[in-house]
Amino acid sequence: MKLFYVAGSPYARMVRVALIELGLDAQTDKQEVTLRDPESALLPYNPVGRVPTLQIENGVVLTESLLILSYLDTRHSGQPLLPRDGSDDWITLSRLGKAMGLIDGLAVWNRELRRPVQERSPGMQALESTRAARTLDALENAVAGGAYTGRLDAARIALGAALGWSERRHRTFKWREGRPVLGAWYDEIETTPSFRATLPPIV
Ligand SMILES: N[C@@H](CCC(=O)N[C@@H](CS)C(=O)NCC(=O)O)C(=O)O
Repeated sequence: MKLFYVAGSPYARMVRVALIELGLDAQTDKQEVTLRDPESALLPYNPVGRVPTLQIENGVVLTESLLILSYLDTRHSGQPLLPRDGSDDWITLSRLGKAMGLIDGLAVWNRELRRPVQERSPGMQALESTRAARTLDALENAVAGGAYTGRLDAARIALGAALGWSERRHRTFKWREGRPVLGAWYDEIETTPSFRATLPPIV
């Protein structure tokens, strides 16, 4: 397998953490690529030009973080990251959805902030900051109630990636303020070796 990634991507971090957790990291080549670059080494593999992108043995190229996690679950015999048989674990999917929604919203907000000042939309920033705060408040309550604990499944990985990205790459947003439980949850997950090994660079 070969993973194309960038070090700052929360989506790619989910896959990088999963590879380590599932014992698949050593057998996976990795290439850091450029984004939004017509010369990017990624484009011959993925015309969409986004990471994570995973080329698997038979030359097939997988994109989209959750589809890649689903594939990785077929490559190990331990407990799955995602519920597989549909019998019980809708709670994991529900939690995963919220964490992915948080990442998506933060990514839109952050992209807005990277535009030249005169091109930024105040309305879009207000919408996304409100969405992020509302979602984080719900997550604060959920974690206080015992959610997102236990083994490192896809929901926990996604929430850790979301908070880590906010902490290190979207620093205008003081997400910890008023959310002590979530802050403590994040501090703990960042001590996990797979999270430590994939810390996004601070900007
Ligand atoms: N839904 C995708 C989102 C992936 C994504 O947006 N990745 C960003 C990096 S954080 C990217 O590659 N952006 C490049 C671009 O938008 O051109 C997933 O879950 O993998």
